[in-house]
Amino acid sequence: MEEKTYIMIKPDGFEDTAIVKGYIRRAGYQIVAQKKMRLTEAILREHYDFLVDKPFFGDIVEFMTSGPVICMIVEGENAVAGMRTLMGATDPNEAAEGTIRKALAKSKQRNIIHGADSPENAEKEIKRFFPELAAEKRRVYTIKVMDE
Ligand code: YYY
Ligand code: MG
Repeated sequence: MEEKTYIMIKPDGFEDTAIVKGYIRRAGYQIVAQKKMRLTEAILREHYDFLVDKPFFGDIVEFMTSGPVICMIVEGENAVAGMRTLMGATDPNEAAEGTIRKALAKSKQRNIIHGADSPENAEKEIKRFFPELAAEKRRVYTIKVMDE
């Protein structure tokens, strides 16, 4: 099924943005929207609401606000599950060969990339990080507010 997912390159992956995009495109997916932004603690409290009470939540906020992130809407056949497979396990030590995290991530927390884990969450996250597209009627939109 053709679907959209929400993908985000974390601050530790920013320098490798072109490499990460290469993985995504070579796997046959299309990046239909992308932008660079700085996250706030407020948006992280929504995005990682299931982690807010963990002792390491402060570290996550510090890390995720330490530099820019690249927000993307990625589209393709089974994009949600397919991108999760391409990303690899949360902990890069457990990630399979050929995955983005295996190749580029340093640790379980600094793991380069986020990808929505269900179609429902993909929709929520696209609305959260691309609220400006809410009124958009076209199926495919390419907004380009950053250099490749
Ligand atoms: O979906 P995914 O990113 O693979 O993992 P989640 O279990 O949703 O956790 C989100 C995010 O939180 C993870 O990418 C790193 C961080 N984190 C952590 O630093 N330490 C943990 N024990 C669990 C998660
Ligand atoms: Mg997750």
